[in-house]
Amino acid sequence: MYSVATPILGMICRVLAVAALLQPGMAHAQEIPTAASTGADGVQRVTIVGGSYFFHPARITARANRPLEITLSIESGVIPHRFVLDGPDGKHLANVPLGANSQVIHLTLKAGDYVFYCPNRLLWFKSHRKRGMAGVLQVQG
Ligand SMILES: [Cu+2]
Repeated sequence: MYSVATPILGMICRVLAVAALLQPGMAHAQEIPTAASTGADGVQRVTIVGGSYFFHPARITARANRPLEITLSIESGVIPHRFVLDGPDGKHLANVPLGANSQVIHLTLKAGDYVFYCPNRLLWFKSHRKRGMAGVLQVQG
């Protein structure tokens, strides 16, 4: 009895674990953060790719009070996406459409957590943000 049930339980656990990983909106909570890389010019740089329905990386760390250059690009597809970055106070610091050409945003940020997301939605469907197209930029002092 025990020898039969254990492998089945193990399999169910693995299936549940995979389902949890695929759960939209939860992915960025578990992702290992990507640190913006600092160039010889002192500018921190990171590239974020958007697609349906994700941003990658979805967790980014950067240093406070130093220039940060975010390059935005998009995976090919017909669904329009945007990149919105909110400050810790909820104000929009960036709000740009993601297009075929990559875009570059320059910011110098104070310490705090900055959320980014795609606010787009189609009719009554859930917003792309709720479908998992969101992430966090953690700026550390
Ligand atoms: Cu979108």
